[in-house]
Amino acid sequence: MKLLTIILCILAANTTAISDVHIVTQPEGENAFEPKVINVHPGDTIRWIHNSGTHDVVNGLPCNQFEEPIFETMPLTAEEPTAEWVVPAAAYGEIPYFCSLYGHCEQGMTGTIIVTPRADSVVHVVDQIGVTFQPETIEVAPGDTVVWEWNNGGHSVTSGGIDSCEKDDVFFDLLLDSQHRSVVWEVPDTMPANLEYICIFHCEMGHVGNIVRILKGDLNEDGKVDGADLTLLLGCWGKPCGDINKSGTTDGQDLTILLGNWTITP
Ligand SMILES: [Cu+2]
Repeated sequence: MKLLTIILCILAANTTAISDVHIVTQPEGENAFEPKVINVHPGDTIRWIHNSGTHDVVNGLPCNQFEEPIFETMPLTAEEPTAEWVVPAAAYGEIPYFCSLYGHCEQGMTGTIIVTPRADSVVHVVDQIGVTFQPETIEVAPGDTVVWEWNNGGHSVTSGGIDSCEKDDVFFDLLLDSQHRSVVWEVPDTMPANLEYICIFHCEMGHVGNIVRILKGDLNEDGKVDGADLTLLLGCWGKPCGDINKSGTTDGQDLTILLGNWTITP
C-alpha cells in the first residue's frame, strides 16, 4: 500500500509540465527591448511588455525580414500593452526579432531569442555534412532533444517520407542554412515508433535521416513497460543494473521514468 502511494505521488509530480514565462520589457521612453538576449526552452512563453509609445515585435533579420516571420505582433500600445509567443517544440536555435515601426529597428530596437534544450533533457546532436545528416539514424525517447547543426550550403530539416520526399506537415519543417545555423526539437509524446525526415532541397540525392523511438524503462526489452520491469528495477535499487538515466545508480529518478512510460494495455 505504501509503495502504491509513493508511485501515485511520483506519477502526479511527473505529469506537471515545466515551462517558464520570460518577460521582455520596452523601457519607458526608450526604443529598446530589455533584456536584449533571452535564453529559453521549447514550450516556454515569451511575454513582451510595452511601457510607452507604439512598437511591435516581428521575427526576422533586423531590420529586414527576407522571409515569412514565425511570429509577428499587433502594435503594442497603451490599450494593447502585452504580446506573447510560445516557443514551439521545433524551433531555430537563434531567433532574431525587431520593432518594425518608425525606424526603431535602426535605432537598435532589436532582440534575440536563444533556444536551448532543457537542463534535464538528453541531447542528440546531428551534424549536416554536405548532403548527409550524421548520424543518419538516432534513437530517442519523448522528452529528449534533437539538435541539428548546420555546416555549409542551404538545407532543411523536414519531417516527411524518405521514399516520397514529401513533407508531412506534422513534426518539423525548418531551414538549416547560414541564417539558421541550428534547429532544436523537443521530442513530443506523439512521436511515432519511427520518424523519417528529409532535406527538402536534396532529398532525391539521399539527404535524409531517421529517428527511432526507444521505450525507456523496458528493462527486459519485451516492447512494453510493466510489472516485470518494475520488479527488475526494484531488484537493482542502489546498483547500476537498472540505471535508466545514466546517473550511475538505480534510484527514484529511474523509477519515475519507468512509471512515466508504463504501458497501458486496453
Ligand atoms: Cu540538403
